[in-house]
Amino acid sequence: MSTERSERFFQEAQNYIPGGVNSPVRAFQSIGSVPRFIRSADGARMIDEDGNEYIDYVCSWGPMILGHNYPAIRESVVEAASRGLSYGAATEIEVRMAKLICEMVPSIEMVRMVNSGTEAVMSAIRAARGFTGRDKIVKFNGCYHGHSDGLLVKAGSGVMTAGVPDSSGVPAGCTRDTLTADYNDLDSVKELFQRWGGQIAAVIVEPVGANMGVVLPEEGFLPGLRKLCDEQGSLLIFDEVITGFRLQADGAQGYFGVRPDLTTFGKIIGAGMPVGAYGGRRDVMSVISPLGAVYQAGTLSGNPVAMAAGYTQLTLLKEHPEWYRELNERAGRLFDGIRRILQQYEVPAVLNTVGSLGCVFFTPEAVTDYTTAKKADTKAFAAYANYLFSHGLYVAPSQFEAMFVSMAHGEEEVEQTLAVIERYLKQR
Ligand code: HOZ
Repeated sequence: MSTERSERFFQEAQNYIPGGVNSPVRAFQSIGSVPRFIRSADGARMIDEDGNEYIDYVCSWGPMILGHNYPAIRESVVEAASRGLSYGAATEIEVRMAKLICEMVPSIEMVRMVNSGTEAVMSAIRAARGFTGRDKIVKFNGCYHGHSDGLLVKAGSGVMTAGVPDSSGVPAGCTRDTLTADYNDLDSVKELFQRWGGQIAAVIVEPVGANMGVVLPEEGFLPGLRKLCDEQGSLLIFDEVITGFRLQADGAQGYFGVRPDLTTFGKIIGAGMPVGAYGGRRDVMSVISPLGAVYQAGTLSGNPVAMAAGYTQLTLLKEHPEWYRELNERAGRLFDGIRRILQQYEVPAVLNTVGSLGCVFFTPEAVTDYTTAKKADTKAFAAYANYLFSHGLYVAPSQFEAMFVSMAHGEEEVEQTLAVIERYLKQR
């Protein structure tokens, strides 16, 4: 497989773009190979600039839940674009979109559109602070909530492979009010409440840790957070940038039966267009300007083209609840197959999965939090990922990311994927 054109683009890109990429993980640094420059995508497959075809398990980090280039979504974008790209003014479609989200996710009574998950989280935290009059927040080691200053503390995703635990360029004052606890460890949260009682505005959590690989909440963890927040008068924020509208129509909160006060969404609600949103209890959301005193704004927020794409995808998902069962069954067949192969060839690895999300960790130990995730052998992952890439599978180019399955991944894709993984693990 030639990667000559990707290599050439990457060389050139490094002259003009820091690290040659617009988001660190896609530099392929942590697997030590060349980023594939993608030319097009359709269904479950992507084609790179050298003409290589891949079955895609990144799915734009989640939003392509129906597969790439889904006709109804593409048509809605073309139709919306034919009426202008941006007005910086209110539109009908954003009202329909907000109503749809409120209908699909019962904990959300009001919702505000923004342009990315980072912005959604930053704004939700400001709302929580404005509402409670408290400054401190609790986040979990290994959870990633975007790249705003206050949240780049023991963060997951690219931060986990960047060689530094936190980002440079973030003034100490910006993270002074960020307290960190261990995922799946309620006692570590209780300790923070004991120490900082009455000062914690919110606890923010990825209900499934999906930026340190995939780490599932243990039984009692999410309900325990709910209970602690209620006892302490703090808000519970679910960051559903990855899990929202993916695990099921009402996201991880529906899947695990825990109702947060605020929820943040990202890319999935734009079906591939740049979008984010935060929403939740009416009384909390009422602090947002111009209704309340918490300021948050944006010209491209609720952009009509992005709204059209997102509205079409969410409507389809709402109208076809059976699709989630099909999606999870398909992903289940793939994950069962990988598990079987890992066992058969006695690979010291574990596979964490939930619904259509999964992650192979190259460690024999159960992965339940940041510490156990960090024990994974990243060199073994790099060798595995590079083999997959050179045999037509596009996976996240880092140990600490999720694998995403879409509705477009059929029997053929599952079989082809398992055959490649088996060939690799047999000969490694
Ligand atoms: N932060 C994203 C994964 N958790 C990666 C974004 C990208 O490279 O597009």
